Amino acid sequence: MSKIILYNGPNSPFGRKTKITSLVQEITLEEKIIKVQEADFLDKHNPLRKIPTLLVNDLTIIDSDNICIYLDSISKKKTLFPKKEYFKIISMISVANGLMESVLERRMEKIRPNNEQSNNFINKQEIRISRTIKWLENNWKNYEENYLTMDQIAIACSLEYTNFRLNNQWEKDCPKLIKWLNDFRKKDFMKSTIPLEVK
Ligand SMILES: N[C@@H](CCC(=O)N[C@@H](CS)C(=O)NCC(=O)O)C(=O)O
Repeated sequence: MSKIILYNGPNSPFGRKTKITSLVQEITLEEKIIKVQEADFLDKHNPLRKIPTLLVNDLTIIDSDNICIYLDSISKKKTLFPKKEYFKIISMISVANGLMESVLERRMEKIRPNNEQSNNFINKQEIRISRTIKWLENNWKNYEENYLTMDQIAIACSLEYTNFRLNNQWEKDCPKLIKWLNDFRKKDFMKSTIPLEVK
């Protein structure tokens, strides 16, 4: 029996995807919530020192997408990456990841001292964030309720992270996405993984 440890943070959207995958795919693991900036010990496993990072006995799996693929591959449940829609699904996951990255980058810039912040950089991220969400409203159509797929999880995590770190202004211009998200966020795996603010 493998011992699986998930190093995660209290509000990482990338980590949330992996935690949700473990819940949905019923993979037992030990989740350790860490302060990544202080986690020197992580460097020997992951030189990028990022969360999520997964340890499976002696194997380290780096990057949330690889972790989700791994957890899915060892599960007996239906795959979250069905073959028929595979490339559509992984491309939408990449869009969701990019949205998470922009929200995170903007946030990191905003918490720097005022005189070190770049308004240009912040504007660029904000434009990318609204363009991406509007694009999802117009182009993503996988509102399938009867077959859960990884793009749904990733998009839900990215939209909730936008609300957590920026605002929910997008909701008024994206009726289809918000209607879907309002249903999706009622699921237990969404309710049990809401990002937490830490002091
Ligand atoms: N591409 C990576 C991104 C992970 C990532 O950016 N994690 C952030 C937290 S949300 C992190 O660990 N940041 C630590 C740092 O940059 O010092 C993935 O999908 O796992």
